[in-house]
Amino acid sequence: MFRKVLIANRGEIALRAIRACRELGIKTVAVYSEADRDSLHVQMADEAICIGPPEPSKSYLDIPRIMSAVEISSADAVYPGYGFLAENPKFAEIVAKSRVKFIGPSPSTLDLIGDKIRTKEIAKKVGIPLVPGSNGAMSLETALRTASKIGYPVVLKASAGGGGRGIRIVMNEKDMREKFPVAVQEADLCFGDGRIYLEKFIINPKHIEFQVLADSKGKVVVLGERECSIQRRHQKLIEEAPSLSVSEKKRQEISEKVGDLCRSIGYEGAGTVEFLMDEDGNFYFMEMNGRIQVEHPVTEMVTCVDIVKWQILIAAGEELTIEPETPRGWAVEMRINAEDPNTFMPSPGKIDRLVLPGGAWVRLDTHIYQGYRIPPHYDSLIAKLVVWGSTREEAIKRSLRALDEFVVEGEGLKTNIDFHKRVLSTLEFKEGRHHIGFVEKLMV
Ligand code: MV4
Repeated sequence: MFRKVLIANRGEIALRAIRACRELGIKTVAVYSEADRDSLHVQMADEAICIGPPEPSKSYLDIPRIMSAVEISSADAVYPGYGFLAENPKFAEIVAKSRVKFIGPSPSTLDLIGDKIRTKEIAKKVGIPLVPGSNGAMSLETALRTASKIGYPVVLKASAGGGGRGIRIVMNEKDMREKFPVAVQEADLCFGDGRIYLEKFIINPKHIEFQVLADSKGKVVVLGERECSIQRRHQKLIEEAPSLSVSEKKRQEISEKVGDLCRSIGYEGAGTVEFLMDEDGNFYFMEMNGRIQVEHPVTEMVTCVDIVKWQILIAAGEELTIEPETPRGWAVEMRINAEDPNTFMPSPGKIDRLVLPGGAWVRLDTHIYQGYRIPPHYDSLIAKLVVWGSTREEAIKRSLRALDEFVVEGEGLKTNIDFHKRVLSTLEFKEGRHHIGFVEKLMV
């Protein structure tokens, strides 16, 4: 087992990883920027090393600075969390070359799943349903031909994009002639890879993703799905597990194929396979993510599996001893952001008054405390409120109760707590009729 893990991240996920290490008897090293001096992860870790100024590019994204901290602390593993360097194949490779274990997929796997075209080809081979479209080196002529065959609207996506970056909707042939060259140029500029692909545009889909754990011996366990349709501009706001739209039969069918995909690429670690589900209940593969995700706790709550602990154990060479199970009850996660509820713009500041929700079946993953000053340099997530209920209805009622208890106040500081109360009170959400356009519709 590892002796000491360096956590190359901040905020709530750094705390999540420190806690998992502590339960496993592993020492922890925090790294922090000058803006995070007073952050909880610095206090909670066994050691802490300042790695630079507030700007992410000079601290949490700076590979040489992180590697110096690894060296100084003589950590034997690195936990990347989400965002920052989590899915950077170069970082994973540099860590490995330093004879330190990167807690995540191999550099070559990260490289592969970063290439959406290649990943879709493999997904197709194992029988995962894809959106009608075209892949590979595509010319304007091919794009026009494919689009007229499958029908507009279509989307153009950058092969090296993902998570909503590098996507364009194309309405007709004229639109295609205009947007195709711009999409190629932008993909080349933004990602250093001008390859793009085309898909039929799915109208009013739900975002449904499957959680996977895979060990180094080839055992793969699919932990069911999460639904993450409540989002705005690709920032998820509410996630739940399981999904109302997924039957046990469908869950088993997709889980099997997701398992096949992971086995066929020799996947190792925690991962997520993302789908869109159309209004007729058809699933379409989108992409695979090779990191722990913000919303992993809802899966933990309905499966009783400690996903972060297993990431560490798998990286240490342990074999999975869990089996897939039908999800038990229902879990909802609300991302509490320090942001203006109307404009969704970040609204950082000092927390003068804080009352945290609690009670049975309420989990709060957060790095904030009374007196904490939320730095303006990072994303605005300040807490994840995760609530379990024996039914979806109970989970929603308990979520509203917990939101009512939650007080975060400070000068100029705003949060989206009331936004969450509003969403959870709508009939559309209660009946599960929402899709990815829900928030935009709610805000007009
Ligand atoms: C789509 C789509 C409609 N049709 N692909 C955006 C994130 C990326 N992972 C996939 N995305 C989309 N791909 C086709 N063929 C609509 C989206 C999309 C979306 C997907 C999931 C959650 C939120 C979204 C918001 C806007 C667009």
